[in-house]
Amino acid sequence: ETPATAETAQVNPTAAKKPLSEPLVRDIYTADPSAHVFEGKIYIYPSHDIEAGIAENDKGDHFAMRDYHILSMDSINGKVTDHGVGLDIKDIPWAGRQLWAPDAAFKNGTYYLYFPVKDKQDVFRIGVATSKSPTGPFKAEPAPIAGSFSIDPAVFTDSDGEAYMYFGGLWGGQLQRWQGGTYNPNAAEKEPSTAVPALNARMAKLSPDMKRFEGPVEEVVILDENGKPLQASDTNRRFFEGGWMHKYNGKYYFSYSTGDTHLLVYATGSSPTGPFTYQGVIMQPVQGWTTHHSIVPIKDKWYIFYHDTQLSGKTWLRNIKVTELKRRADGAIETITP
Ligand code: FUB
Repeated sequence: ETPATAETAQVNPTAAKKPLSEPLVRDIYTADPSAHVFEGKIYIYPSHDIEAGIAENDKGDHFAMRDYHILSMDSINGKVTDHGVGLDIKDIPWAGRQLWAPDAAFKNGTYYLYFPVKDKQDVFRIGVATSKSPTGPFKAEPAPIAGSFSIDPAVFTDSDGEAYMYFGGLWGGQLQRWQGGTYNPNAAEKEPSTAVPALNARMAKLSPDMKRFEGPVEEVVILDENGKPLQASDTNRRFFEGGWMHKYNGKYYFSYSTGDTHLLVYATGSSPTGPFTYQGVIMQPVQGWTTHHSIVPIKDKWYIFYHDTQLSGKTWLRNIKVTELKRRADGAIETITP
């Protein structure tokens, strides 16, 4: 797919070459990279991991991040520039704790940074902040996006200019507390493990000003090869967190992490709203518990930005990486063994 928006890549191919699959940044810990090409340059919006001294648990309390650093590169294996803090938790009026995986979008001269953070009642919501520069500083709206919940926003702008947010994450991401559409603080900490339909990611169309949901929050339905919804017990294939959408040859590719089975997988459909049919594994497990990615076209190739724990060996102190994403002639994605 040739991207038809400001993400069209005109990236400088002459900058110094650096091997792929090496940590992109070594002086801070980074994770959950959402990469975009804005006006010819690669920008990466990652989480900024820190050592908060909090014990590891299934709710992810040890991921206690407090700001975002925005990174840029002129070419895929060129120098990475750290533009410093683009948004700090202290400047988000409604935030409590844990700034998790962000994403960004560009429309009509404004850059939008979407971020999940727990509010002061310890409920994950998704916020939006704006800037005239892709590197910030970003100014957060005074309240979270109405109707938003859970984590891991990923914003996809279709060729017709309509933008959609995909979001959600199980366990510490609290998606299992939102069944029936309202928050249940007493819900089980994990999703059901029996042969019932899996809990789905969510999506909503964004308003023209990119700051609100326009229309209802819907489920991102993923079907198996027989057209049946994936089961909650199908932990190698069901959605867990870290959704991402891209379009290739007119087809919509929804990719995500399977969480406790540590895979990046994908499903395809003929509409941005789904349903999607499960296709296969994009990336085998990386070092570390979490796996999280973005997929982006740069010049005439596609790349996957991801993370592992090469630098620290600790699951909450991650480092982002990039490698090429290859497809077969029919559009199927080749599995990467990191
Ligand atoms: O970085 C915190 C959380 O870990 C993210 O929101 C998840 O996707 C996982 O990578």
